[in-house]
Amino acid sequence: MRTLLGCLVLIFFSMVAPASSATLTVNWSLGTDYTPLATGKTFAVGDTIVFNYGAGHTVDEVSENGYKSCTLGNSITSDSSGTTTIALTTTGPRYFICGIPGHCAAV
Ligand SMILES: [Cu+2]
Repeated sequence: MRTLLGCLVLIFFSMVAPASSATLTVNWSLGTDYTPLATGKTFAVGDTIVFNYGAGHTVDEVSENGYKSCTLGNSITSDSSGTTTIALTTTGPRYFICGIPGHCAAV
């Protein structure tokens, strides 16, 4: 029996500058601790987040409730291309989880 960290992450960002164009690359995989990303990072409108991952994962944007409960199937968007680019066009929290059954819940 192994203990796995699921691949899910909370992205919260607030606009602190009029505009930015930073790109943050995220290694999206089981066993990654996303706490620093979720709690210690400030994003600005205009920034871009790029999720990189291998086969067998997806990046799903979900609601806050979907994130908290790891609910699959109600995703706002879903991508499994291996490179998911998220443009931050508005302020406010964004929630992303992996849509593969068991990955989000594996936390
Ligand atoms: Cu996954």
